[in-house]
Amino acid sequence: MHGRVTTLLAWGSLLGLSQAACPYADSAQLGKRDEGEASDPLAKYKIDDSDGYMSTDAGGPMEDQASLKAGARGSTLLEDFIFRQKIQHFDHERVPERAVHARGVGAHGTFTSYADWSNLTAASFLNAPDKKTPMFVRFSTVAGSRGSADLARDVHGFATRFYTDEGNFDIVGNNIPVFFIQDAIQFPDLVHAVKPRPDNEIPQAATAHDSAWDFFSQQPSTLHTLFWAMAGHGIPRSLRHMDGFGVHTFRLVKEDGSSKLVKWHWKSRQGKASLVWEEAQIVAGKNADFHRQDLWDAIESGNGPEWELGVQVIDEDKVLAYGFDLLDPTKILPEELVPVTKLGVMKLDRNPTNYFAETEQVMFQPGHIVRGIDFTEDPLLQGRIFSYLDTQLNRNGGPNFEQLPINMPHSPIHNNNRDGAGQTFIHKNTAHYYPNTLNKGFPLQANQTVGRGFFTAPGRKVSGDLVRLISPTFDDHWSQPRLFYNSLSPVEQQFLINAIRFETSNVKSAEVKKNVIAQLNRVSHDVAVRVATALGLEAPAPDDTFYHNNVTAGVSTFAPNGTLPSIKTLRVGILASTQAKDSLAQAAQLKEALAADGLVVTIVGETLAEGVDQTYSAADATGFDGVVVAEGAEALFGADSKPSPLFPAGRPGQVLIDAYRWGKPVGALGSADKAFKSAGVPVDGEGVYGETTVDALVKGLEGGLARFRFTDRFALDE
Ligand code: HDE
Repeated sequence: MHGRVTTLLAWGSLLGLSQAACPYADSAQLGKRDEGEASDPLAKYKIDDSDGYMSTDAGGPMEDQASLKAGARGSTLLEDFIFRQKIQHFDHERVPERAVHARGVGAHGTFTSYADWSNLTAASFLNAPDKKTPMFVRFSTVAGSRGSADLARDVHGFATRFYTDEGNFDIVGNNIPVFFIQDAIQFPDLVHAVKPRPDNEIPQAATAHDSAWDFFSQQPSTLHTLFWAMAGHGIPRSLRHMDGFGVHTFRLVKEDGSSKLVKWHWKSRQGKASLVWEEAQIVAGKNADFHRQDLWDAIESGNGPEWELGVQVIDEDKVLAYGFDLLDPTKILPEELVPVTKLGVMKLDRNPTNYFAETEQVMFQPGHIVRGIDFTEDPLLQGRIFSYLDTQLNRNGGPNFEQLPINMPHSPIHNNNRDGAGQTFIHKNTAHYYPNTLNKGFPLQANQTVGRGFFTAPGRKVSGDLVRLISPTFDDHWSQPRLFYNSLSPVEQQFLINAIRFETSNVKSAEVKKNVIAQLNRVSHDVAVRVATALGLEAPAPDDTFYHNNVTAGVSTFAPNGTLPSIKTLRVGILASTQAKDSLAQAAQLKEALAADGLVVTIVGETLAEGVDQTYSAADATGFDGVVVAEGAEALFGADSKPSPLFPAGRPGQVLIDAYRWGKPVGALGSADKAFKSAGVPVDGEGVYGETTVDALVKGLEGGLARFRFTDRFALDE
């Protein structure tokens, strides 16, 4: 090794590099390594190209901007190892995208335990107050491919990894607490039905097509998840404004082996908020990266999001006590029956350095569990334990993906697994089997009593005849979608119905549409009638076996009159004019006042003159949670305002009216309130603030932003 450094140093001096500038001067490593923060366990893997010469993968300095040719005009020579290596590496840059959840975004963070929870679990990351555990999280949509849009209506993945001091623990959850099916063997059917048609690959990232609704209506276990996805949960305002759920029932196991059943919850400290469908559709076209940009920006600006980790704890003998089977992943356990105990908080505070190395290569598995946690017999969970490892072998082409930096546990690894493609460990132990005497029996077996090993809850008992069926205790598919529907506000019910209308109006098959109405009718006659009317169909008579009037709290994303816990990082657009005197000065004043309260403010003008952040040609209401008009800009709104070649006709008024129609707070300062009239915004409406001072406008608008959406602006069915 010493010899290699000397040779490289000699190269450095030949090339005229000073010893300090030579990348190899202080290390025999491949490139200059990033010093990184001491707290960043990935720092030692990071390559910093801020100085040094280009080298081949084999480490020799070289130039790579022209291929080696026989004469200036070609041909290129086979001998050109520099060309071959560069092109070959490029040819192999992609790995298969995830079969589902292909589009995602990741971030690093930390989990802090609130207490010593050894009364519940032997898991070490929960065994002391203030104990900190590094985390990596990946959010995703399910159906779309890696290049699809963030705002497709979909269930969202919420995959979390704890790098605990006793191994990696993953909760690979979703933002919806239930799932479509009850047995993993049906997963390929679900995914085939939901993904684009096999003949023309249409539609991308959407369920608005025949096969999806054919499956939904033939497989009523899907109805509950479908209802959540058709409501606001399918189109969250941001990834920060959604909760996460483990979905299955798991077990927490104490040191003594006693266990309880648990449901995992991640409760957003930002609150829950959703877009409305029309704006989601526009965003999907205009800004495919809406969610990933939002998360990135929030973290970069020091406003990293937080979620509290909670559990509903249930005695083992209560598995069938609540009127359904806790092993059935299509059911929620209402918090009125079992409240959530908050165990700690996760904060995301660091963006990845390299998307591929971290977000694309992170491999979550429900099978990554640690001492103190155990599975249940939920047949969906059982199948997932197999599937993730299997698909990751396919994605990575070999069994050593756990050695990739983002997957490496932060605890020591000792076992007798060896070799395989991409092996990076250099094992010294030549007795790589157990039992052995040649290595004094090491590595030793760890279990419940020695070595703090993982152990299966000793109280678990399973027995039974071999049967290929789904348990009759999983049979009721209609009561809980109804519970969900009953618990929404009237406007949210309307949104859900409108979403089903939109999706099923794209369905061509009359039979599928009829089957959908029949299933909806088992949940609610009201829903069936309202969807059927829009489709020009008749709903059948009420099918009331599962009808009830129960409700549960906490399922809304547009709580009427509810407020968000914080308005920080919400976005405000100030519509100004570069041509009107003082308009930009007033806009700047407003911006300063709003930004001081943590809002992200954009001043919009005709051109990117000084003080303007965005032009009207680029701006639209989907980019803002609230819109304000500064004096002077009203001249751009009126019926007699002149068309401008700088932006599409009518755009300033469109921003204002769209913001209003989508329920957002809107404001105007002084004479700018004329803009309300020109754009057709009712001046006296709730959430409409025409004020004469900056202070009053800021106060009004911020109150409106906390309400988030004024839902009385949306039309309801008669
Ligand atoms: Fe997944 N799922 N899934 N899933 N899932 C995958 O694993 C699978 C299910 C979830 O950000 C795949 O590594 C089966 C429920 C998330 O990397 C694959 C079944 C829940 C992610 C797979 C389910 C999820 C995945 C594709 C039915 C919520 C993205 C790539 C039994 C509790 C993780 C991969 C990330 C990814 C299989 C159902 C969540 C194919 C067979 C229920 C968040 O293995």
